[in-house]
Amino acid sequence: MVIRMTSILILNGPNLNLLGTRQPEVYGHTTLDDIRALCVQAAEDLGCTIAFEQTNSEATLIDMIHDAPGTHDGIILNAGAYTHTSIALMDALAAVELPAIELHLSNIHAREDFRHRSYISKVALGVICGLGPQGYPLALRALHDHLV
Ligand code: CA2
Repeated sequence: MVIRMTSILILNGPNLNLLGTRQPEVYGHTTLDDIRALCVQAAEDLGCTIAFEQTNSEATLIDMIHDAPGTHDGIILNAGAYTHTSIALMDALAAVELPAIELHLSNIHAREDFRHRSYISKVALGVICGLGPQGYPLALRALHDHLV
């Protein structure tokens, strides 16, 4: 019998590819590649594998969620602005029945009213927001602990 390591899919949505290059007063100077490196290190410390992806497309996010079962054991999702609009993403997460952590760099509850509603929260195991890039390794640890 082949036993594989716990695997966690980390999905980043629209505009997060711009991190560190625009609006540093809101999102800081850390790039998405820096965050990827934080996640790789955290996964190594935990003894799990990760896939780290970014797309600006809602459809691609949904496809990646659909494809996760069988390869990944859980999902960390920073859906960007789709968090506040996408019933389709919420339905995809609910359909695959993998534990998911919703993640945001900023504290969405301290920002504009339209950021206070999250469709993802309704189907998430938990939510981490407002802790900047360090939220990613924290989410990995929390999801890994939930899974093992
Ligand atoms: O705080 C977060 O992580 C967000 O998911 C980021 C989204 C925002 O729409 C959510 O409400 C909260 C926006 C990501 C945009 O990232 C940029 C980075 C640099 C420059 C411009 C946008």
